[in-house]
Amino acid sequence: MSLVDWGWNDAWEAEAAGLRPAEGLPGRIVAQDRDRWSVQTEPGLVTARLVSNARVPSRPVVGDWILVAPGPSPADPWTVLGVLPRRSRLARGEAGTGSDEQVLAANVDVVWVVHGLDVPLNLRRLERYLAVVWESGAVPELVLTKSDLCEDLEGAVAEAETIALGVPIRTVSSIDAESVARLSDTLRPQTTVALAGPSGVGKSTLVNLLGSSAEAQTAEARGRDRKGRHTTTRRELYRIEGGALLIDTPGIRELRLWSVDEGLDRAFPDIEELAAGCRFRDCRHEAEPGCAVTEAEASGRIAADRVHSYRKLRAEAEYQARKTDPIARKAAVAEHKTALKTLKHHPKYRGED
Ligand SMILES: Nc1nc2c(ncn2[C@@H]2O[C@H](COP(=O)(O)OP(=O)(O)OP(=O)(O)O)[C@@H](O)[C@H]2O)c(=O)[nH]1
Ligand SMILES: [Mg+2]
Ligand SMILES: [Zn+2]
Repeated sequence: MSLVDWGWNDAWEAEAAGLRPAEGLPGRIVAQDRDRWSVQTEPGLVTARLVSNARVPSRPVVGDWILVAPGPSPADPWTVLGVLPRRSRLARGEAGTGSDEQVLAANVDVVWVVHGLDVPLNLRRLERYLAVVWESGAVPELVLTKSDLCEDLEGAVAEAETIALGVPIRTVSSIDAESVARLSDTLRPQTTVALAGPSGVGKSTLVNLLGSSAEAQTAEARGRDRKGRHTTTRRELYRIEGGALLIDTPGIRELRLWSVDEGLDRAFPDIEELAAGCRFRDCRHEAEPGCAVTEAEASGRIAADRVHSYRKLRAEAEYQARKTDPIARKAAVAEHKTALKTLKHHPKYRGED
């Protein structure tokens, strides 16, 4: 099997050539267990570690392209020599009291924001996910699962449309093969899709239904008592029939927006558009005179909940930014800018602008 099957291409080749030390073998991280990384290389799957003096800018994560070399003795794990600059990075504010950023996955082209239709849509949570994904440099798509458990599918999709502006919406059921085939048709060979959403929405079920190279664990595989509560415990990259790559992730309980750049505006294009009519160019849409957003809110042209959600996400990201160590932050932001620049050249994204 060639590395191309894992997403390798000429652009990565060029990046690797420009990176020292060049003696390493390129490989892609497919899984991580504490301080051991499973790396897909041309000759096969190897286990690698970071040595203490490694000059890597950031801790590698699933999806990263890295350079590795065999350990000093054949029994040793391989050594990570370098991490290629990331094209995109799905990141969140660290859970709990942490003020740092946690990168969940790298070099992701598309993120499926997964929500189950067995419960009412949580629009505020979806807005949060969309902002985080846009901020990552990847392109979001909404995947509504368990459509077999939904009585008013059209109504649910219409509701989702009110917040998923310019974002494709797909519906799927694990017991409807046709719906799975439709979803499968949207996948492209060698592109990387990460699945994100709360526990139990059916992320791993989808990975398996779409024909993954290895079985992802789902709730049933562990017995009924688990009820789909945090069945998946690590992020893992799978090859899918047809050549796409899927990153399954554990259910996310808390997804904090870590930085606020273009992500928020992309997730709220309606507010962005209204903002053009504000008197002040740096209007924060709070209590400023001549604010077109506040006016639209008062007249009911835009849902107050939505404006509230926007303000809340912005405040949260700004708070996170103030708490973060400025030096670490500067480095992360620099890396992040590259990701956003890549987004502008994304074939999918280009067509939509
Ligand atoms: N009725 C119905 N059940 C589904 C569907 N998709 C998944 N399920 C069930 O939902 C439960 C949870 O599915 P998982 O795939 O393990 O969910 P997950 O999102 O991977 O959960 P975590 O790994 O905990 O994050 C399982 O019992 C699945 O059989 C669907 O489309 N319809
Ligand atoms: Mg799972
Ligand atoms: Zn305003």
